[in-house]
Amino acid sequence: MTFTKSIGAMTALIFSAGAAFAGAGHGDSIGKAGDPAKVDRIIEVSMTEMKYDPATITVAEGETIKFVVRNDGKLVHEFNLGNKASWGGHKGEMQKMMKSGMMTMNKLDHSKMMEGGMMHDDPNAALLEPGQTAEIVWTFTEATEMGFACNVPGHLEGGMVGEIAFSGH
Ligand SMILES: [Cu+2]
Repeated sequence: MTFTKSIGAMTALIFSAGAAFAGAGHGDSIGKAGDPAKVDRIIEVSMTEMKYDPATITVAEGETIKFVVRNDGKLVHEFNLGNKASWGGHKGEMQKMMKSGMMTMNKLDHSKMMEGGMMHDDPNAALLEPGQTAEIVWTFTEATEMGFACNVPGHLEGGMVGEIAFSGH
């Protein structure tokens, strides 16, 4: 959008300025679980030690993506849509899981995870053993600073983080 055009849009939308500015800026919502019946695009993501392919995924505001995530590596990996704040909170949980034997470097113990209340069935994430595949359907409601990361201890720090880029922002 050119500068003159955006001035025009602002004038036209003067009475709904709040909504117009929210759309033009960056919000803080990472979005919500999407409707599997209304998927706009399917994107395959491969996880290996310590990276994602692709490492950057461009989406549009309002788009619903089905991510087909495959662990092609030799260790347990996670695809977790979020931001630095959400990953920070998740990290402690993962460390607990390692300590208590719910998870080793290359295996998940689902019965221990269930007993410990750490099922990891959040709609924004998939925690996978080598060779496993999962699908995540996600709606990106607004442009925000976010990405996807692996919260297995040491992996994010080792570079296992990717970026969600919003087209037009
Ligand atoms: Cu990982």
